[in-house]
Amino acid sequence: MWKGIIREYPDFFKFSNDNNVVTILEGNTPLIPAPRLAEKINPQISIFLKYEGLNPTGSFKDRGMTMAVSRAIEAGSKAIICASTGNTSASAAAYAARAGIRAFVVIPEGKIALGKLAQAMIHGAKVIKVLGNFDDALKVVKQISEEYPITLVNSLNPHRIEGQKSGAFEICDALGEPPEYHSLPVGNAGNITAYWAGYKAYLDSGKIKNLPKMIGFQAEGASPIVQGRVFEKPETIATAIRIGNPASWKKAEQARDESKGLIDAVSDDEILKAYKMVSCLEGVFCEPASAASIAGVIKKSAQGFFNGGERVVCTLTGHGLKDPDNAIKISSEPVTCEPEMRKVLNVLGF
Ligand code: AN7
Repeated sequence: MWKGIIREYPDFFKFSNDNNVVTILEGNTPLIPAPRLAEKINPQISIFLKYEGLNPTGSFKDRGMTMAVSRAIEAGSKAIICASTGNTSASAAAYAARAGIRAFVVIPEGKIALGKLAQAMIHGAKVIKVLGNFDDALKVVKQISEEYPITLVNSLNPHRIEGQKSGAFEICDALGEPPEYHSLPVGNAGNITAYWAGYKAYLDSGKIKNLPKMIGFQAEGASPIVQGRVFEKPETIATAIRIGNPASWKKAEQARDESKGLIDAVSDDEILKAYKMVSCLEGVFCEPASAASIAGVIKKSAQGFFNGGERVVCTLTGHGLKDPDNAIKISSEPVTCEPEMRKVLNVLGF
């Protein structure tokens, strides 16, 4: 039985007392080959989807949260706090519930997907909506965690990044080596930082012999790293990555430069197109922000970026069910009719 990332990778995640480990058996997510998507985007490359929506709370955040909350418990903490565009708060709420401690989550009012809000609430977190964006919320929770005995579990907490390295380990374990390219959506830039650190840790331990190029994609309306300036008013349909001043900005640039990769922007239209494509062609439902990784591969393919023969892993960071509103908005409305065969067949076009 899978034991969660901490116990599956004990060489990388060390705990002197196993009782402090807080896990909901996160990780072990599938690496799904996406041949129909590749055929459509670029038949010369192979695309794999690291489907992080299948983590316990439906996003990659669980990998970091198991580490951050376990370390908080180890240190005797009784409460955690985070700012969030939604997924971090869902994960923090669940892991705090599991650990029997309190969670306080601060979210931007009106700008978080419905499923994520539901998660934070049902797990019993104290949810505070601020009249500002994610960056404003992060400033407040940082201040609070500095002055009160409440552990910050945003990715400024280094244990979050530690745990998220496990995504890279699993990909190498599945493929037997790293892919040539690894594509990710970039928001606060913790995940691209963590994957790169994970690949490097696997290289240092002799488990792999080379490293992938990291390619990250921000939404155009929230693309501070691409534009080299803070976005005071970030805007994108992909609310998970609606972030104007990423906490791991410099580390993401390092990952980009060391790996000889890139960080580029994709438009909301490109994100939505990729979101629909992966759902319709592969049966894999991710949230809009996750599809930025695929939108980026589409954009780069069209520019002739790939030579052919490369394997490209796209991390699909969160489950599509988190954001039902966007799925419904871009799909065609179901037709209503009487429960009679002829009428139903008529609607079906027979
Ligand atoms: C689905 O939950 O920042 O670049 O507060 O939920 O590591 O920030 C979420 C980010 C990509 C970006 N995809 O990852 C939060 C939060 C999804 C996300 C990102 C997020 P980072």
